[in-house]
Amino acid sequence: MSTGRGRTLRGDRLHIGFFGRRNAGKSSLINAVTNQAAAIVSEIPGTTTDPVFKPMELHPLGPVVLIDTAGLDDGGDPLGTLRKERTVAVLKKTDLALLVVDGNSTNFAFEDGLVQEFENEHIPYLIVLNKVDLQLSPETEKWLLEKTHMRVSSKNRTGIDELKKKIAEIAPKEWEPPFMRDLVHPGDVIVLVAPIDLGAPKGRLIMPQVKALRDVLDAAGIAMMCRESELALTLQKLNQKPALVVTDSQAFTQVAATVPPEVALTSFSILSARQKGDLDELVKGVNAVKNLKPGDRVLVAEYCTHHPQEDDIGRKKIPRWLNDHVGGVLQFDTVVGSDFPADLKDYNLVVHCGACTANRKEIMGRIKQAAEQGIPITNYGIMISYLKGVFPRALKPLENCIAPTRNK
Ligand SMILES: Nc1nc2c(ncn2[C@@H]2O[C@H](COP(=O)(O)OP(=O)(O)O)[C@@H](O)[C@H]2O)c(=O)[nH]1
Ligand code: SF4
Ligand SMILES: [Mg+2]
Repeated sequence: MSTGRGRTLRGDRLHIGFFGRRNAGKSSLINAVTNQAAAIVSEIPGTTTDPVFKPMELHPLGPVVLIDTAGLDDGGDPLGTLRKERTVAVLKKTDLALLVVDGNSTNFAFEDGLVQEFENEHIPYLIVLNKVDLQLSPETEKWLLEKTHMRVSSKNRTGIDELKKKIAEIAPKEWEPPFMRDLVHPGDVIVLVAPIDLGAPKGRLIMPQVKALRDVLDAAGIAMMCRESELALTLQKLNQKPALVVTDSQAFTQVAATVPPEVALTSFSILSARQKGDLDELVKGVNAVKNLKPGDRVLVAEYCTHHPQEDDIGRKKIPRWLNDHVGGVLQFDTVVGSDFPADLKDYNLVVHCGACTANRKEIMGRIKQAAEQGIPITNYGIMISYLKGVFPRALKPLENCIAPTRNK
């Protein structure tokens, strides 16, 4: 997925979902909020029923994505309606929900249903009464009584700045763990090993490498970057041992042989897995590979539609490696995007992609779902690390780090 120059990946942004009945003014409110923004990064149009994602910088919060749930309407049973596929899919990734209320409404069963759903999902939410330039119905006044809410007019742009301040106030402050900032002390020398092979994109670095560089700088560390072929030379030229070496998992065996055993070593995949998911569960999940036998069912879950490559990791490599590992043929199913099945019980193992375009909230939800159903779940990076014999050395540097519990 192209992210454009200097742009924060959508998956790394705080996801703010705008919910409410049709015509409450969700789209108008999003426009009012984004128009006053310092930087509107882009607008990704969807169809009339698909949610629309609008990335923006929301001062002082930072990079967020506003999600317009265009498909939701207020017909029929509120919860039945709410369970509509697309809205549920948005709820799964929502870090903060805004419930947009139209002051003309006379019945709030629908809104009550949404509030219930936010509470069930432990999503912090804010009620926003829109259209305050119009006469409010007595029922609206009554419903809002004793409810914390903000009053805005998207049309006249009143109350919008106050709303933005409130959003910043109640938004979760740490919705994902750092990539590696917490592993670096000021002045630490960190060596990053990046193989430049045929799989490396032309003229640039891949996102985990960029994230690592940025985190080392944020933590006032010193980053050295080299290919695995120059690693020995790099270590030789340093007048002290590095505090940490991070390598691509594909080169792990070679790198582990070069880096002295007392030097901490981990892989980009492990750092990514920690940021986007529950590292403990994913490692626990990969251990289930030991129990796999020919004929067992494995679900491969890809988070986005990407053009499968010739020797695609999820479609080709992982099935091949796993079949080799069990010495027979396993049954593989592949799902893409939000088609992650509610019932995983027919599977012996779920292998998720690296989820580079997903946000942590949604991946944590999938990991939790698998854990509740007793189905082991792991991801590509952890699977490769396991098959490459990376554990336990590569997990050691993460042992004592403070793992944020939010979204767990
Ligand atoms: N008077 C008034 N009309 C509004 C306001 N916000 C939205 N509207 C109107 O309400 C209608 C529905 O708005 P829209 O943003 O499309 O609602 P959505 O379906 O929730 O996305 C449109 O005709 C808007 O012009 C407001 O603050 N005041
Ligand atoms: S790792 Fe997952 S989210 Fe990232 S490009 Fe591949 S399929 Fe898409
Ligand atoms: Mg709309």
